[in-house]
Amino acid sequence: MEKIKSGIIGTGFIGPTHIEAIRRLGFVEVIGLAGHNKDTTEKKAAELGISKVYEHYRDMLQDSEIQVVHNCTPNHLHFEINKEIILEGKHVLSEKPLAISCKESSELLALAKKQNIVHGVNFNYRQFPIIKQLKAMIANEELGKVNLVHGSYLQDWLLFDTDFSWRLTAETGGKSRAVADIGSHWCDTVQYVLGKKIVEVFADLATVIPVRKKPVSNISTFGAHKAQDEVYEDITIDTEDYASVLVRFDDGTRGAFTVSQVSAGRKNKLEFEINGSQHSACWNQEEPEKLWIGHRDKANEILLADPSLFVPEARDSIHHPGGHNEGWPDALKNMMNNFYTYILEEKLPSSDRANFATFEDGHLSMCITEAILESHKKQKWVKVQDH
Ligand code: SOE
Repeated sequence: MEKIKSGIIGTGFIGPTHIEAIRRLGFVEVIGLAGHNKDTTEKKAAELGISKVYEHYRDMLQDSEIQVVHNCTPNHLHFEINKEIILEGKHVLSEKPLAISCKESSELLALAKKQNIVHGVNFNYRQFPIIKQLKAMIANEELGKVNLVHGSYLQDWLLFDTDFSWRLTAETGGKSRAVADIGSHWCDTVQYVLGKKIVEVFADLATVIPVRKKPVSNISTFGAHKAQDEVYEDITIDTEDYASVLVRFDDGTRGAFTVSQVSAGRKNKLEFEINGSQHSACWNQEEPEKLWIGHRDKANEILLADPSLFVPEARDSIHHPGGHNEGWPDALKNMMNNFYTYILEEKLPSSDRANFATFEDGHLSMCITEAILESHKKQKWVKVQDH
């Protein structure tokens, strides 16, 4: 069988993680890499064993061998590049946020549907096996009626004023940072698990570190290592480090979440707890193989991920026996597998039946982010609107 051929745009933290996940599938080949600087892209391509390096991403889009393009660029480039990929008739897997406004993401969604291409957004946390298990448990009403959902997504990689990244300024990262970057994952994962949509929000945002020191040298996401003699320039920060948001779902379920990138000790702690009328459940991404199940009338339980204990809907997402723990890179592999299987089977996704997040989910996420920004500004409840 001829392998599906793909190209990656972006050589930072996330592009190489896509490449590693794709390569584990066996039926897809990464043949090309494009980045903002030819020398660093060539170096990265050599390290990763990728044969073609393009002078410009548009050269990749013109390459008839490339069938699928992954957009792993900084946020401000997502809209333009996604649009060009779609217009070239290639399948697209975009990093989130899909664009930097709901108006733009709506245009991308309409275009992707018109061009009949497979479109995906990398909301990878819904691909953990235990998340699939919990989704099935909730659909089967094993927790009873869902009443409340609450949690957080906390990181510490931007804790110091000397931590810097392109994500920090609105110009390159978009108007929202913590909400768009990690709050979007919390909302996507929780909506997926519950099978409910967030329809209204009330938000409070804060920039804890209003002025940061930008190293004059190059820096990468999660790049904590700093030279002793590093030279800095002061930059005023126009995006949020922190947000707390009250949410209402379409069936009246209530919830709340906090996001922060300045919480010492928290590396990538996406956590949520669901309180049903009979039982509760809680999941923390940093210990992804465990699902806490809470009871009132008997001792609480920890379900350890194990295919032999899972419902059939969750079994496809787990690839090892219990105790052989699977984590972040494995969930990303599940994302790639589901996306590329659609391409292989020549299906077209609509978010009702796709087993991965599509541009529909990416657009909804943009609308939630915009409602959160508006709510913070107006200090009142705001409905999530499809602009
Ligand atoms: C940085 O906050 C980041 O890499 C996000 O951009 C990812 O989407 C998240 O999965 C981990 O943290």
